[in-house]
Amino acid sequence: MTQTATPSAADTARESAFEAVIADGGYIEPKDWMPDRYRKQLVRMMSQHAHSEIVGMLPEGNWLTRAPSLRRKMTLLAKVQDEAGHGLYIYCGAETLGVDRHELVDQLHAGTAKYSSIFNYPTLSWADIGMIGWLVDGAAIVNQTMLAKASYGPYARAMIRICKEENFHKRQGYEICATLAGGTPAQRAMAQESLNRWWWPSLMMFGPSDKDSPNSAELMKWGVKRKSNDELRQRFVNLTIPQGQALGLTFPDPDLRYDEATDNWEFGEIDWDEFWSVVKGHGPCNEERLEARRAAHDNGAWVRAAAEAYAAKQRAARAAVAASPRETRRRS
Ligand code: BYC
Repeated sequence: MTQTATPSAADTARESAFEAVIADGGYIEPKDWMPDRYRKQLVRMMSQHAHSEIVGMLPEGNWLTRAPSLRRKMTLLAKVQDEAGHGLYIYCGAETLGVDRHELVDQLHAGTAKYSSIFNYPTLSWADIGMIGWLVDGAAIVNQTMLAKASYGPYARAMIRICKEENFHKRQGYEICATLAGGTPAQRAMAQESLNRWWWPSLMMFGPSDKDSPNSAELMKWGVKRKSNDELRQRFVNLTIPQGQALGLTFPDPDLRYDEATDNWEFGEIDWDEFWSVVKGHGPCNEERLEARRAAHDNGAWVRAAAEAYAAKQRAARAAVAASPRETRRRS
């Protein structure tokens, strides 16, 4: 005979306390009780997000040695370093949920973890660096401004800091695009060609449409996501079209039109077959990106070994001081 466990009064009380915090728009903190499914959803989303920041360094890193001036090189270097920092904050945030970041990184290297589809496209021209800043960081800001109000405290706080840096990233990207769009005919053509390639993948960053998004309902119920994938995508389109028009560039979408009734820019159908193909590992650069991450990890083994040896030496020195008689400690 099977028995169904009846929740105890204590279980019910802590679940009610959790629900009350969510209903109140408050924050769940690492030591608070949370449903197992809430924890799992956050680990899934935060690990995907952290990996995106780390893999996201690769397409731009590709242009560090070819930036057209010292100023551009310094700015790009700072941006790529910022992305590494974002990845580290979010891995730290995920660790507050009881996972080990090494486990998450192993999943990335094994190809079983997800990261944003956008980083599986190649950076073929300098204009692509401008487009990444303007469109990719621009899309990330729209998404992350919402996540800065997520119900899990460590994730929300990481987003506040990250968004400040992303704003700078977007401006540097837009400035590159403005320079090229206002430059020679060849520079202008380079910017247009780049926009043609990056526009649709940028819209895909927001994930599948709401009807095909299996995680949204649960994430929204728990206040992790405060807006749906389609709502955010629309917001991004509405913000971005006037910015592109100010540059005199054309969006590669014949169905784009402003609807006065809704105050929205309506856009054409996204190629969802392309999206799922990239998500499943068959995009133009998926293999190359994972290979680069695995190589970086292997090549960094000596750094991890050195850091571990240094930490062990420090621990031994501290233990020796703690074990020594008081008198010796005072004199040393
Ligand atoms: N790419 O139920 P859904 C940056 C997956 S980096 C790949 O809607 P959810 C930057 C999704 O994971 C910051 N996979 O999921 C860095 C799920 O699969 P699993 C990038 C995607 O979680 C360097 C399945 O599809 N931002 O800014 O409710 C240089 C069903 O989707 C994608 C983030 O990472 C995708 N685009 O919503 C420059 C944002 N979309 O996990 C810039 C953090 C969906 O069930 N993440 N999938 O196997 C999120 O906000 C949400 O997870 C998403 C998806 C909106 C992406």
